[in-house]
Amino acid sequence: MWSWLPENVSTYGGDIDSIIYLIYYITGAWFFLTIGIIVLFLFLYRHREGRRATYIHGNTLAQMAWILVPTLIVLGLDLWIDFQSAPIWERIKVHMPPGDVRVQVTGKQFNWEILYPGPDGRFGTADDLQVDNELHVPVGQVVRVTLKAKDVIHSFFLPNLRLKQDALPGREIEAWFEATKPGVYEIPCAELCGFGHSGMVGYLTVHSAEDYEKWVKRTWPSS
Ligand SMILES: [Cu+2]
Repeated sequence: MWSWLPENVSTYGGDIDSIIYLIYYITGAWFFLTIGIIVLFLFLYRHREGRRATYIHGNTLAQMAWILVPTLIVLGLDLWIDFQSAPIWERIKVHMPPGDVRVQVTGKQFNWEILYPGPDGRFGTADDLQVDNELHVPVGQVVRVTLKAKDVIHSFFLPNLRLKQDALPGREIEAWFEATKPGVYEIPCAELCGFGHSGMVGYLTVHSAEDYEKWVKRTWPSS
């Protein structure tokens, strides 16, 4: 399908896109309807020779209908979006799958600090490794990310994985993704966090299983 969204390489990306499109079509239809009516009225009620404006005294019932009917339609459309998206958010945000790979990501002005637990899979041990802005993961495996922030609010954004989650000082927030295609993808910060915000970007490298093994060997040679 024709799309202006960034390439989707996430197992749940299609579901997120379906919500985006639903909202887009609803708001798009309202936009064209509203603009269409304005243009139509501009034409119908334009100035013409010999036609004078008339004064009306108002009609409470008609005025209420003009407000209430669109309000009810908008409410109905809102509920439609809610019912469509609730099961998707539940699957992604409420029931997170256990991770094959775990990392800790800490936002700070103006970098992403990536902490790997190392081959033992545990944080707080000697083989932990911390780097800035370089997240390496294997393709086809669930990656669990624990998000933290050191100074202000940042937002961990993986456009290609359809994941965007705020990172807050004093809190640990869980997120996850599973990449479907090897490649290098951007990790911008999506929350204005200071003068260096626009330059705050990391890179996610999704490796094939083989390349990931090699990267682990290279990074922890003694393991
Ligand atoms: Cu930031």
